[in-house]
Amino acid sequence: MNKLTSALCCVTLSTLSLSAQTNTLRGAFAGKFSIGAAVNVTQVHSPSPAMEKLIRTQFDCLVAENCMKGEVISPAEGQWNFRDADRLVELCQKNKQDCYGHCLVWHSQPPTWFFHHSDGTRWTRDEAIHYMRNHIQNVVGRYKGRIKAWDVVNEALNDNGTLRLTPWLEIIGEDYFEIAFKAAHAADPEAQLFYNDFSMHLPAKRDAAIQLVKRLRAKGCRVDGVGMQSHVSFDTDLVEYEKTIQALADAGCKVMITELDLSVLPWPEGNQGANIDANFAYQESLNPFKNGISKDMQRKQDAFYERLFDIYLRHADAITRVNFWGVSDADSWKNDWPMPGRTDYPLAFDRKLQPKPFVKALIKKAKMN
Ligand code: 9MR
Repeated sequence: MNKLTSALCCVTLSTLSLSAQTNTLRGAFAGKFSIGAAVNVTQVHSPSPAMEKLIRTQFDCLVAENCMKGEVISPAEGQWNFRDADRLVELCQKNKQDCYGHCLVWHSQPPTWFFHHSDGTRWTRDEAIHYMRNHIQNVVGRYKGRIKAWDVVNEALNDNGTLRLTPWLEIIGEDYFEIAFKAAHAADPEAQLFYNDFSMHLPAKRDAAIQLVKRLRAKGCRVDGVGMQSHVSFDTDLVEYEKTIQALADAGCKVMITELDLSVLPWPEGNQGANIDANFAYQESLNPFKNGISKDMQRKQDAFYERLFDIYLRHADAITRVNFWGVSDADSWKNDWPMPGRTDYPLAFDRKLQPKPFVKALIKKAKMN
């Protein structure tokens, strides 16, 4: 093969691979913001070949859906279980994907031994501070240099903007935020640090999160930004949602859309965001798509996702990551929450791992933008 033919071959091959890349979410949004997914333990250890390829080719970053949470990583005092988290971090390195850390301080799913002694009496403030710091040092320290950003404190605000009365707040007091952010920064000075919460379109919650970041920064904490979880529904007010992104950007915060999904199922009563305590008995009438999503509902979901991504593209300067909370509809927590046993369709890829119509529309939109 002469030089010219060989050069032409290279150009053709690289054009082909470029077009293959730009036909994926990660390729299409490259240069705008990262596109990620939360992965579960099966996907980390033994995905099907099709799932492995989907995760590797569509997303440029991953986050653990559960395996970096306290209850998994710290099953008993002095015992650590890093098996699944180690595997995820290795997987990201192998795939050249950024790995994100979720989450360090959360009132939900804490290690079972947290907050009290074996005789049932509560930890003292000093003990709570010690164990929180110890947890953060061990987890963040282990992955130093390999986690791009941590959700340091998760879901610590009520929807009305007041501080959630968690055991951390009760035992330590309001400075638990500062202690947590400072411990995370000491354990990995390069890692970005975020506050993360749901229903961030609510004005009171938005304002409270911004005030919280300002207070922490005034105390010398590194806080890079705020994660808007974005477990959205068709009734999420997207005008308020966009205002939150703008307000965070105005406050000098990076914004990550950390847990995006869009349920197509009806709420049994009053939408409760992502309040994990909501739990309703199964009702057949509230499981309308158990044999497949209707065309109308798919169109409705496509349109809503397109509106969301129009917002994200308008704010691409502030948004650093848009992360789906799961890979395919089959994996989503929404199938069992707030009502167990339903069939939901909240994510970008269907149960056969095929892209939903909106995925193709988003890729086109990103390329035109
Ligand atoms: O999707 C997660 C689900 O598998 C777990 O059972 C649950 C409790 O640990 O957490 C879910 O993820 C939550 C995330 O960690 C924080 N924001 C709300 C998410 C959905 O509940």
